[in-house]
Order: sequence, then C-alpha cells, then structure tokens
Amino acid sequence: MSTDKNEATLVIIKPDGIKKSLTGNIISRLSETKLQIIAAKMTTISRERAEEHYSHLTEKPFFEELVKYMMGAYHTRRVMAMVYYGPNAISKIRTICGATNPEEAEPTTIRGSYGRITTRGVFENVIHASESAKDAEKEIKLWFGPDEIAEVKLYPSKETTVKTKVHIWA
Ligand code: DAT
Ligand code: MG
Repeated sequence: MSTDKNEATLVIIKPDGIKKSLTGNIISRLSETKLQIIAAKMTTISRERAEEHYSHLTEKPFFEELVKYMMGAYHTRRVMAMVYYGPNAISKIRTICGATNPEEAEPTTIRGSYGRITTRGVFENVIHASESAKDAEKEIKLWFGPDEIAEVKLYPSKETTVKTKVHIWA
C-alpha cells in the first residue's frame, strides 16, 4: 500500500517549454494526476536564483550552461513556476515528466515528447519537478513566499513588517 500523504512539489515550465508554447499542454498532462495547483506565477530567474536552485550541481561541467539556459539565454527569460499539492505529488509529477535525459525518457512523458539535447550538451528537458520532500521544501521556499500559496499552509511562517521599495502602478 502506498502512503497517501499529502505533499507539495515545485514545477517549473522552463524557458524552452514556454518558447515552444507548451504551457497549456504541460498543464493538461499534469492535470491527469488530479493534484491541486496551490501557487502559480510567470516570472524570470536571476542568476542568484538559478544557481541556488541547482546548487547540488555546481561542480558539474554543464553547470554554467544549465544556469544560462534557465536564465533564458537561448529561448525567453520567462518561466512558469507552480506548486502542485496532494497525495504522493512528488512521484506522480516526476513520473509524467520522465527521465532527466530527454533521450532516455519514455516517449509518452513530457520530457520524452518535447525535450532535446543541444549541441552544447544541455539537456533542454522542458520541465522541472522536485525530486524529494526535502528538495521540494527548499525549492518552494526559494520560488514562493507564504502569501503566494493559496489555501494550504505548507511550512511554518511568521508575520513581519518590511520596509522595502516596490513598484506600484503609476
Ligand atoms: P532532474 O531535473 O531530473 O531532477 P537533476 O536535478 O540531476 O535532474 O539535474 C538538473 C538539470 O540539469 C536537468 O534537468 C538537466 C541538467 N542536467 C542534468 N544532468 C545533465 C547532464 N549529464 N548533461 C547535461 N545537462 C544535465
Ligand atoms: Mg533535480
């Protein structure tokens, strides 16, 4: 019996997925899981966030190319970040995404269908999904604040008053 624990996972539609107009298609595929989307935004990635997101890969030879790809050097700077929530969310989403290497991914998976390996050796695999609950917590906290997550209180948070410059409509 699988443990039907509710868990959260971070999904990012990467710049190649956005550029190839796959956003709707990917969200449709992920809806097969019947999980809930509890946060979503279009955003861009700073170098700091890209490096922190992939901090487990800093020693890899492809790290710099990976960071450039995620920052939009080859497609668009936009990415879509989402949090999916529900029973066994992490493995359900990873299964539909497919293997890291798009050539090894099952053809029916998102990465198998739409990913490619570039001549620079970058795996342009269209989508990110957290690998473990520990990774999911680190990644969700990197991409979203507590107030951006709808309905579910995922992790402990606290109230604070901040004095910071923000843009408002002119
Ligand atoms: P995943 O994205 O499946 O969790 P990962 O965390 O090991 O895989 O790697 C993060 C990203 O780095 C991955 O989506 C694509 C890129 N990558 C991983 N291994 C690679 C390799 N051997 N060559 C080129 N890019 C790679
Ligand atoms: Mg990973």
